[in-house]
Amino acid sequence: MDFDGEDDQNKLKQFLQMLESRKGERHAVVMQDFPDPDAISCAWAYRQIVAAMGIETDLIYGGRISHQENLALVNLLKIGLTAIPSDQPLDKNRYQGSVFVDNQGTTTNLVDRLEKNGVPVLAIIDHHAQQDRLQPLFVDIRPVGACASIMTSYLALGAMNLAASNLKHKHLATALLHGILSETNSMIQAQPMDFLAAAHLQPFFDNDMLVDILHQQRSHRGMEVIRMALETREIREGFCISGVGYLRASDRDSIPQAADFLLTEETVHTAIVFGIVTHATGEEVISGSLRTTKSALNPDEFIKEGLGRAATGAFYGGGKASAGGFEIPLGFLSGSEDEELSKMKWETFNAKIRKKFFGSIGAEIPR
Ligand SMILES: [Mn+2]
Repeated sequence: MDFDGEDDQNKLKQFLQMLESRKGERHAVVMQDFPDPDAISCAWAYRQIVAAMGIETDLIYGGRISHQENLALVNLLKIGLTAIPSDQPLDKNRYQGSVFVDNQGTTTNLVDRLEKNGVPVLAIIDHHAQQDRLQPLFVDIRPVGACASIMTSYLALGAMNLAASNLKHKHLATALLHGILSETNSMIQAQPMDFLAAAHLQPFFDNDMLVDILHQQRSHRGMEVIRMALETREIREGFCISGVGYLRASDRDSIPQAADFLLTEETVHTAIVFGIVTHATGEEVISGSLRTTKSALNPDEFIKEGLGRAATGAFYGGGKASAGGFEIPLGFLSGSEDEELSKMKWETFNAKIRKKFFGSIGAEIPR
C-alpha cells in the first residue's frame, strides 16, 4: 500500500489547481481556538507548501495555547502562529481567502469575523465527522487518525519534496510526526494512512527535538485541576464524569489532560471532564472534554445526543474516534459579580451536565 491511489492523486490535483489561481494572495490558515499539535503541524505544512507558489499565510487561532507540550512544540520549532483574541477585530483587507485545517469552522470563533469581512473560504482539510458550517471551494475530509496524515500525503505525492539537509523541512517533519503520534495515542488508534504518513516522515524528523517536545512537565495549575477532577469524579457503569469548577482561559488545556488521567483508572472506559472557563473578555463558557477507550462508543454521537443543540441550531460539540469536546456559552449568565451567585451557577451547571450524560447512558442519576 502506498499514497499513489487514484483518489489520493485526484485530491492533491484539485488542491493544487485551486491554489494555482490564488498566487500573490495572503491566506488565513485557521486552527481551532485551542490548537493542538495536529492542527499546528497542518497549518505549518500549508504555509510551507503554498510559500513556493507565492502565497503568504498567517496561521491564526482565536483562543490560546496553554498545554506545556504544545508551547514547547511552537517554541522549539519556531513556528510563527498568530493569536487573535475574540475581542480583536480582523484587519479588513488582510486576507483574500481562508483555509481551515483540523476543523470545519465549528470550533473557532474566528469564523464570524472572517465572514463579516467577506473572506472567501478556500479549503477545508480535516479528519472529523463532516459538518456543514462552511462551503469551501476545496474539501478533503477523511476519517483517518490525524489530519497531519492527510497533509503528509500531499507532501509524499509531490506537493513539496522534503530534503533531510533542509532544517525547515526537518522541523516540519518533526511537527507532523508529533501531530500524528499525539492524535493517534502513539499509533494505537492509527489507520493505515497514518502509518504510511509516519513512514514517509521517518527519514526526515529530528529525534532529539521530538523527545524534548514530549518531555514537558505539567504546570502547578494543571496538577490542581487533576486533583479537583479526582475529588469530584463520579463513576457509573464505566463512565467517569467530573466537574472542576472555574478555570482561567490559560488553564483550559488542563481539562483534556484531566480526562486523559481519569481514563487510566481500571474500571473506567470513558471520562468526561468539564469546567467553566472565563475568557479575557469576561465571557464564560462551559468547556468539556471526553476521552474513551470503548470502541463501541462514538464520541461525536454521544456528545450530540447527550447535550443536544443550542438555540442557533448548532450542536454544543462533537468528536472523532476516542475523543470529543463541547462548549456551552453562558451568555447572560456570564460574569461573577457575587460569590454566592457564582457558586449557585456552578452547582446548577454541574448537576445539569452530569444528569444529561448519566441520563443518556441510562445510568441512575446520582444524588
Ligand atoms: Mn486532529
